[in-house]
Amino acid sequence: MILNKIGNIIKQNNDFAIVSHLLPDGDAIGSTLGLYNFLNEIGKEVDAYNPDKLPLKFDFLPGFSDVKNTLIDKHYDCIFVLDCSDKERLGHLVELLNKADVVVNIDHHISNDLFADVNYVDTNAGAVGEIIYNLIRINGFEISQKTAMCLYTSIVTDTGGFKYSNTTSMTLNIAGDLINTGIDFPEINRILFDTLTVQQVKLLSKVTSTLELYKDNSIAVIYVTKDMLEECGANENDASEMVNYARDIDTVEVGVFIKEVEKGKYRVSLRSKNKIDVRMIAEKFNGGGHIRAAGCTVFGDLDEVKNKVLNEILNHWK
Ligand SMILES: [Mn+2]
Repeated sequence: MILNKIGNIIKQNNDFAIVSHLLPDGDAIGSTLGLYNFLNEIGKEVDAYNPDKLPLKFDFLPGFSDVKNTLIDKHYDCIFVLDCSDKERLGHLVELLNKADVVVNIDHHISNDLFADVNYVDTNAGAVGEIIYNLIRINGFEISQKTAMCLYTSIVTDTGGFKYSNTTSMTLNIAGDLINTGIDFPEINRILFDTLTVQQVKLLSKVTSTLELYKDNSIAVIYVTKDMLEECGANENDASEMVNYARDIDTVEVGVFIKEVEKGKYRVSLRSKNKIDVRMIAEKFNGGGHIRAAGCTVFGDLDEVKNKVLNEILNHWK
């Protein structure tokens, strides 16, 4: 099968690079560093890249500070692209794709456009970390504690702490195996889910005060502007999970979080509970994601963006 083919690429080559997407989340970082630590441990040369600065909350992961943001002048035998549905997600690091003999695309997004030489897209995987786990084990290798910390982080974040519907028995079996390496998973969970900075708490109070409700309180919209971030001494990453406060309201089916990127340009995060496929809404604005979690970029002033997104949600209401 294809994971054996990728395993043979690993066994037969020496120089590797790994890259994941812009605005990296726990899966992007955890799967990148999981594969990075593994390849290092079996004696390969490997560079890990990301087109953006990594959120500091992940700095406990082994290899965190090794991740490069700019290309070094090197030709690789093989480049792994992880958790990216298309190559535009690589930002300025898209150049990497021309710097290797083989490009391997490993992902779990249904919208993946199979841009590489070797493509492995498993839409049943809750996180790319699950696929990296399978890649390592199917090819007869062991998983170290360092690698396990990274893969666990990938899986636990992309499944929302094993709470989302993308969690399968396979997810839990893999997580169990990772825990058996002896990693301090309660500490990892605390860092990932139960830790806020002072800036984040200040920002949270501002963001929740923007709450607007529509359609009998079943659609919740909150937003953050660049001015609000500045007033709290916060950065964009500090707002990354705030969409959940919109979704978590008991009467809400769709939670919307609008984040100002620059004047006239907004990043919109969408979350749903049971009925609405928010990926279809995001795709109307050339975005993407999953049924219950998706995102897109929408242009206009704040009110225009809000109205465009609201109208699209109402169009999809069943
Ligand atoms: Mn992912």
